[in-house]
Amino acid sequence: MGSVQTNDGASAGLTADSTRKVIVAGAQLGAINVDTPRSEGIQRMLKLMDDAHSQKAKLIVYPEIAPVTFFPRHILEGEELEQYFEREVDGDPTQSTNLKPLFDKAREYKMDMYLGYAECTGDEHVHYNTCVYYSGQIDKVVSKYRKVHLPGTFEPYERKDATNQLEKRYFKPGDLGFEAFRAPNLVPDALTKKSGAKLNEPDTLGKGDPIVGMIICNDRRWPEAWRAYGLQGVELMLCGYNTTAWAPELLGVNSKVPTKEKTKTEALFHNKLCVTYNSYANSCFSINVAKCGMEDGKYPLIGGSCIVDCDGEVVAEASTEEDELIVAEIDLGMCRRGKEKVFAFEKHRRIEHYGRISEQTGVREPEFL
Ligand code: CDV
Repeated sequence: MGSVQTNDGASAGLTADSTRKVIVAGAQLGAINVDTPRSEGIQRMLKLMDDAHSQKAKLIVYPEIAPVTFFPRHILEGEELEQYFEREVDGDPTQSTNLKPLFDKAREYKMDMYLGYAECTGDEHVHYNTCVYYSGQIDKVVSKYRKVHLPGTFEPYERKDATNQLEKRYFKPGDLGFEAFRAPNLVPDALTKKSGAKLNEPDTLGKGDPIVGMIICNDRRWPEAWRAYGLQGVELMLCGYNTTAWAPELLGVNSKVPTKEKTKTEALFHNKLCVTYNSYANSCFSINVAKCGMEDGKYPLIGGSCIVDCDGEVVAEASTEEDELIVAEIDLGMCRRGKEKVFAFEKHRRIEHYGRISEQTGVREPEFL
């Protein structure tokens, strides 16, 4: 399997598997306005995919609801709203009219792809904030995820100039849970069923095809989501986002950073805090990708797209608020250290004390003295 032990690592009982290296890319998108044609957004995404291909990336990650403006800030109904949703053909997003060129090119390049879009189901016409993982090598949508943590409000704010976040109005909460999956052939020589190897044995852990998890934007702020994947051995988390840099009604105002400019710095800080800590605490890499810049001249979205390693360190980071590709070669074999030592869940977790986390939603303070 090409597993190597360094002298120091060997004495500490650590293994690193050099065959689990893969080049990955995050395709940050700059602003997409209300009047930007869908085809223009798709063309920009294809250009970033060309760039990723020329840099030998085997996986590309796009933002949340990638090809269109972040429409949940607007009050919309009827066709004005429906135009933003993608319709799958018999449940197959690869055939959806708008998205098809992306799947076609990923297939041509044999590149895997995380693609975020607003989904309208065919049968019951239900709306979700969705992403899929498409394997360009085997031409298959391997997994779909629907955003669980929908931020914002159902009703618009009363103040006319407030920035709305009407995700609770336009989407149903995701119904697919946090199901990890394996990305076929993303690394060479992975153990498969055919080998007869047993799952979850000390010598087969971390040796199959890479274990991937998907979340969308606000989900990244919830450690519960990461841990649900962590408990399935996730090695690579993928997250697209549209994060407003200034929305006082929605986010409140921090008295330490009351100006619009400084609020953006705070939003960037919180983004990085979430993805670095949770990558560390679940010993996984993460690829976190923004749609950013000033949409329609007045709605600022943060950039800060980054690839984070399993120690919580940023290994690639966007420097603009425009279309920009970030690329890194990551070694998923590095995940073993955290999973076998500090975050060896099977040795250290104390589930008898975690009941509240799944039984209770809101806060219940202790009795008054
Ligand atoms: N699209 C999002 O989910 N945005 C939220 C904002 C509203 C806080 C986020 O968590 O980035």
